[in-house]
This record gives sequence, C-alpha cells and structure tokens, in this order.
Amino acid sequence: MEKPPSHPELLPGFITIQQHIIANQRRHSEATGEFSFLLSGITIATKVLASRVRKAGLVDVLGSTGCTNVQGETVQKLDRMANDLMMHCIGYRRSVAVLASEEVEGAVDLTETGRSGKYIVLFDPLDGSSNIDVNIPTGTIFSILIRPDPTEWEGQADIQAEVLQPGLKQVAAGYVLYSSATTFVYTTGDGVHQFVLDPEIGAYVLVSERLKMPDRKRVYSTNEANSLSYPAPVRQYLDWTKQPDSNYSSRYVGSFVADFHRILMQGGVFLYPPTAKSPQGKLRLMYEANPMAFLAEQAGGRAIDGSTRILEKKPRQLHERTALYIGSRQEVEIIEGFIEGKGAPKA
Ligand code: AFP
Repeated sequence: MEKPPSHPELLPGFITIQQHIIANQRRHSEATGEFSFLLSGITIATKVLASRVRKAGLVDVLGSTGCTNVQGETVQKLDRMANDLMMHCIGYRRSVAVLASEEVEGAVDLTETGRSGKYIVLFDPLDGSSNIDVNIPTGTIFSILIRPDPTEWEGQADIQAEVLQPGLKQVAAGYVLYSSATTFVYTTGDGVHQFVLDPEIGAYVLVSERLKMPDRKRVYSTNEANSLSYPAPVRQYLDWTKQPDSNYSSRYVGSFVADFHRILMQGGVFLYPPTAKSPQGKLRLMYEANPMAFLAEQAGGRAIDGSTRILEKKPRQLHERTALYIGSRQEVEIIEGFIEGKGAPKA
C-alpha cells in the first residue's frame, strides 16, 4: 500500500483530552477502552452545555422552570438542560450501570435495560446555578465509582446501596468550569490534569499536567454572612485571619467549582462549616465534596469535614450534606488546629 504523504508541519502540536485518556489507559494492560468511551460521554455533554451557557441571554435558557428539586431548591432551565444532557450522553455508554444526579431523587438503575456495566457515575450537572442569570461562572462536577462485585452481595443486588461508597473508592473525578474559558480538570488517581476547550476545533486541549496546589496561601473563601452561626473555633479562626499581621485576603464567588478552581491554581482554603440554616453543612458529600477532595489530595491539598478526612466518610444517603474545609494543606491544617483547640499557629 502506498504510504500517505507526510506533512509534519500540518500535524497539530497539541494533546486532546481523548488522546490523554487513551495514553493513560495504555499503561494499564487490562484496560478495555470502556473507560475512555465513558469519559468521552462527559466531554460531549459538557461541550454542548458550554455552548448553551455561552448563548445565555440570546436563547431561552435563563430563569427558573418553576419547579423545585430533591434538595428543595429552585430548578433553573439550564439546570434541567444540563441534567438531561449528562443523563443522555453518559447513560448511552453501555459500561455505565448506575447514574446519580444531584437533581434527581434516587440513583437511576440502567441494569434494568439488560446491561451489566461496571461503572457508577455521579454528577452535579450545573453547580452554582443560582449564578447563571447574572453571568457568573458555573460548573459541572463528576465522580466515578465501580460497582461492587455482584458475588459479594448476598441475595438481590441493591443498586441504591451500591452507590453509597466512600470517596476513597472513586476511580476518577473532575469538573468543568464555564467561565472566561471552558476548563476541564480531571484525575484518575495519577495527578490532576487541566484542559481548555478550543472553540475553533471543538476539542479540550491539554494545558497543564500534574497540577500542584501551593501548600500555603493566605486566602479564605466562605460565605461570611453565615459566620455568626459557625462553630466557635471557626469564628475564632476568622477573627485571627483579620488581625493586621495575619495578612489574609478573602475571595468568594458562590459557585463551588469556581472557588475550588482558584484554590487549585493559586492556593487558599474554602470553608463551608455547619450553620444554623444548614446544620450538616450545605455541600453534598457525593456530588461536590468527594470529587473535589480526590482532586485536592491528588494536587497535594487536603479536605476534611472538621474532624474526618472527606474521602474516608461512609455515606449514609445519596444526597447527604457535609461540612467542608478544603484547599492548601497548611491552610486546612490551621483551621484544624483551631477546631482541635490548639488556637492560632505559631508565627
Ligand atoms: P446552587 O447550585 O444552588 O447555586 O448552589 C451552589 C452551591 O452548592 C456551591 O456551588 C456554592 O459553593 C454554595 O452552594 C454557595 O452557597 P451559599 O449561597 O450559601 O454561599
């Protein structure tokens, strides 16, 4: 067969997310390609969603549907669109057995259609959706687990119970941030990698591999309007950060993906403690805290609920909430010191 002409000058000098996932997969001899096909479902859904978010205000995607979700929160039109897109694009992959969405009450059992997929995918389709109407960044968060071996189950497998695995069992997690650029960040337990959507070619292109979060950065991110009902040690921490020689600054978007992304890139700490309004904390363990904790630890950071490592928490309910302190290792340790009664760190 005639060899195709070689034009190295026309070959792209970039790595797409698909190439990256496949290259990683080649390192595992047992890999079947199912996993990269599954992740491609997420990349397709988020690319479509990014294009809808970009048109917000031009097409009819702003505003509320008039319904409330399982969390009792107002469902925005884009929330619903994001949920449907993720359900469709990921559910189409036969390797997926169970889907769970922050917007839907129970886990969706796809094995009922006769498939025997091994993956469980959990997602928050549009995090920070109350910010949509005012053009502030939002995001999609995902977490991937493997179904327990059916032989471990006595009697009938219980899909709803299968999903309730601690974050340590995640095989992949990541998020997409819809902002000045559309950014895809993921880990499979081998570092944190960042891609940016190139709108000209429609592909997520690698911009940085093995991201490391700075160990220390004097920036905290919290909804300070709630602080009077924070636990006393957390209030003491916030008072300490305000001392003139503490040199802290504060940044809060109110979209967890955006706040976390800034901390991943520049360091700092995000805290959402228990409050009078949300005594268990506000963020969802399985949809928000676990995937971000996996990413944070892979980037050298930490994530705790005040006393326990987030990734070790055994969920009791799909939509369980948790207190969360996440970010640069030393910044989380300082808050932990206050919670343990040790007070401010020695200068
Ligand atoms: P929405 O998706 O309802 O906007 O909630 C966003 C969120 O779960 C998370 O992204 C934010 O960090 C957090 O809530 C903000 O909560 P407050 O509005 O109470 O600060």
